[in-house]
Amino acid sequence: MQDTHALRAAFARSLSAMYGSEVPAYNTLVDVSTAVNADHLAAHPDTAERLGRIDRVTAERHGAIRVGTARELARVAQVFAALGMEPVGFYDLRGDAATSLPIVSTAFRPTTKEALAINPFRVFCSVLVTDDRRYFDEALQAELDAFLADRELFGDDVVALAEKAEREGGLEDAEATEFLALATACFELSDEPVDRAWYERLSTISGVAADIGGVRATHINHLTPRVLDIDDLYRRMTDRGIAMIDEIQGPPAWEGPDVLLRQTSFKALAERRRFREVDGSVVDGTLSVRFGEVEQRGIALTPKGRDLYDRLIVEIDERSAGMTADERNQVKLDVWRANWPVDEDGLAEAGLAFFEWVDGVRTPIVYEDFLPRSAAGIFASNLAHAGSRDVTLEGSHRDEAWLAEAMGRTVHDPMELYAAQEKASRDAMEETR
Ligand code: OOG
Ligand code: NI
Repeated sequence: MQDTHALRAAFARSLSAMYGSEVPAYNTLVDVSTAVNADHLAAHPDTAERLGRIDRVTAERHGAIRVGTARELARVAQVFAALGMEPVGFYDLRGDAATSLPIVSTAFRPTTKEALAINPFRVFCSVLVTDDRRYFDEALQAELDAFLADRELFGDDVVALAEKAEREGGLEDAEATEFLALATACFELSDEPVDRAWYERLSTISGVAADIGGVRATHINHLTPRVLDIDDLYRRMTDRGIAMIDEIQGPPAWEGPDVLLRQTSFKALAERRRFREVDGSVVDGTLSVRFGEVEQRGIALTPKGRDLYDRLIVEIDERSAGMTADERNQVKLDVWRANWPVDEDGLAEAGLAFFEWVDGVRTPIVYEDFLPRSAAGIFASNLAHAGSRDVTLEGSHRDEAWLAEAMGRTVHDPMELYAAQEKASRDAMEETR
């Protein structure tokens, strides 16, 4: 028998092996990340594991996938439920004017401290909003919906095994092997020819719309290792001649505690794909949609801390408009030094971050989620052009309740999960007094 947690760990390994065979640059990123972590641990033996044991951090990955419909979302949610990964959070990526994308997202991940410790694999999952008139007019929506309704991303066989695994808390070995193979195959890059005219029509609206609705299959978009020093990783990748995006998203590197999440990526690579032309002929070509990303995780912020973070991001944007990446980083640093406590005591006293108590010692709770702004930045820096939309029209309604209804599952509020973990730890400590 393989229980839920064993299945999740095995799936993360299986997806990683598959993706590494499709995108060899991912293996390079993993090798460099592993070296960065080992060197960081050797250089800072006392503090390196403050935000996670080295074995967990080195094995840790998140993936990103994109689906087209509520039905596809419900089916992928079933597959992840078999792996103990539940939807957490609602991200609306249509919001930001500069990086507006026709999608909303959630993250599937383990929700308990124990499950995260066994294997923290998480997947950022976006769903296309085909009825948003700012992007798709009525006629195009009808065509798009018909195209999406005609494909099956997650077959009945994989969904049935996932239901059984969720019901029984795992699968017998033979079925586990079958389920993992089927689930991994759902995210392989398909070699079915892409209808060029259709793909390009969607591309003029959004590269992400074309990647989701322009093809008859889905694929893993990226798989992201976690590092203990993202600045070191960025330098080492650049030294190897790999073109990184020009900024690390999220908080700056500074002398105080790391909060939330810092991420960066290398540019999407040209991958061989086949195209069907209008005359029916099939030709070779390339598409650049899959990229490599890496992240460094920090302390989870309370609602008060998150408000501060969000306000500072606005201030940084205002003060750094029109600046180069280096100048912008200096602004970030100035703003950080002026506003954040320089140590964990300061964060705790000001009620800005979540902590728990292990053997009577206060330790930070790690941020396990994503940042919509950073996600939009990662998406945008990997798209050939900004796309087009009509901002004079009304967007369609999407929220956490829409997601929950589409999946028939509860969407957890990340803040509630962190607050519950902090409270449970505080209560346990008080009981032993
Ligand atoms: C997801 C982009 C967002 C992250 O780590 O914030 C993301 C995508 O490209 O589908 O992966
Ligand atoms: Ni990502």
